[in-house]
Amino acid sequence: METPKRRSWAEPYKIKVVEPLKMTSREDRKRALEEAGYNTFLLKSEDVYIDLLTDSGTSAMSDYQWAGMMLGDEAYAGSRNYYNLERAVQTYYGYKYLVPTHQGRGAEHIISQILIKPGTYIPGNMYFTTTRLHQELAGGKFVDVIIDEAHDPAAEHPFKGNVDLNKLDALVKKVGADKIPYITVGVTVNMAGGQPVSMANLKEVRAYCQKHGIRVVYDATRAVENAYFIKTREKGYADTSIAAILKEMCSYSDACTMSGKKDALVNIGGFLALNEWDVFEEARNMVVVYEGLHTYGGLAGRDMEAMARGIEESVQEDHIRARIGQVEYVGEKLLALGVPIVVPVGGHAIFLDAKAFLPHLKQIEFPAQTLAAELYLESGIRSMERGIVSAGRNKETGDHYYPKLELVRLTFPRRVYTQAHCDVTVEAVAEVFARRNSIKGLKMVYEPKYLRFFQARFEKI
Ligand code: P61
Repeated sequence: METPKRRSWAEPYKIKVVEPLKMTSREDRKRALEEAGYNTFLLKSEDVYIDLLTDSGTSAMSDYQWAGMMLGDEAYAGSRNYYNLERAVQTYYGYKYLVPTHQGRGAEHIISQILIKPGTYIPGNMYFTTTRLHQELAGGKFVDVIIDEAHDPAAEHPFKGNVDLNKLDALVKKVGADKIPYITVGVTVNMAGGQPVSMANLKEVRAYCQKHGIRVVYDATRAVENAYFIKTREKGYADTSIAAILKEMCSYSDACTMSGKKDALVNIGGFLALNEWDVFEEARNMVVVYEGLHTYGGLAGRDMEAMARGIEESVQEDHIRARIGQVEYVGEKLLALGVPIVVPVGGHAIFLDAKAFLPHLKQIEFPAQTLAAELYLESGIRSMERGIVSAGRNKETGDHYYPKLELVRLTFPRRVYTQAHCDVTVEAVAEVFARRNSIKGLKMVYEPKYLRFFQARFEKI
């Protein structure tokens, strides 16, 4: 029987195992927040009611995946599960060669070290924290070539993740194509608000790069979500399957890095996938040094099996429709209340526009960090700062980067929370919104050297 066509995104699964949540009082949360230095990364998970910190490694696995865990072949070399994963990556992403890694940044490390030489430039459609850091550690310089609309929370563009070919061309003219080992294309773009890239843009980027001998490397972490937006927003794809769209997208690239902790529905895992034999050979050699043997890359056999099965589930139409439908549901409710959020609503999260939410705070008073702390205090909901703290400092000048986007991310794990949790989230944001004028900012009192947002500490001004 065919699935009935409904407007509702209702969950295409039912709940078999539950994990109790702890309810906390405002007093408890005030204490926890102070102990955590107003940094939601430093909260204990047991003090959190609804955890919207991240969708990374926090999704619920299916019974099919858990059953696969029992079939883990924990041989040191040549595990059966490695071959299952290889087959899944070849089938759904279409790349020839697979190097498993413990998570996404393991793959970023390897590809950066292989392809980037000191003094080279790596264009990308907006930075991602770990990706840019690995590029810099390898001696490269990241250059943002995303379209301008991506930096404007209110700009309505169906594919705000698109690469601006003029910006890319300007870089090529300035430094020369031989100084650009590859372009990173994030599908979707996390820091822009989970915004997708159109198929037309991916094709253009491919054609341009082919002409100039520049490799195209995707950050495929949420490529399935990107495929959903192509299906629903781009002309000509409404009747194409998510699986076919994903494969077509990947056909316009040479390689991808992947954090399996997102689209692929696992708690841990990632990979590098490539088409070039020489680069693969080197990657397979490097993975042995940093991650583990090339047939496990830091993962247990059972982890690889769960990821292989997760990939298979990730492209199912009902799954991806409900996944993004849930995020859209929250977005529509917040928009109806007049809460400033990044539009259009992206794939994995709602991003509150903290500059518009708390216009009386200067960016150096950390509006997004402040708002994330207030939301936790109000409701026990944990979110993530994506603004000046995340952006870090310019390596050369030592100054803060002042990103245009100063956002708080409410990130939805896949298959975890119910519609009632979504409603509570909307109510909590509305309550903070109602008292926004009385909210004071923060000052940073401890700043780590790398990826400071994870461990920085703050105090109330
Ligand atoms: C996240 F605060 N994302 O969104 P790994 N590429 C992309 C990602 O979204 C990503 C990675 C590569 C996380 C976890 C996280 O600044 C942060 O498997 C588009 O986490 O190594 C991860 O994949 C890296 C949170 C990462 C952060 C870095 O929540």
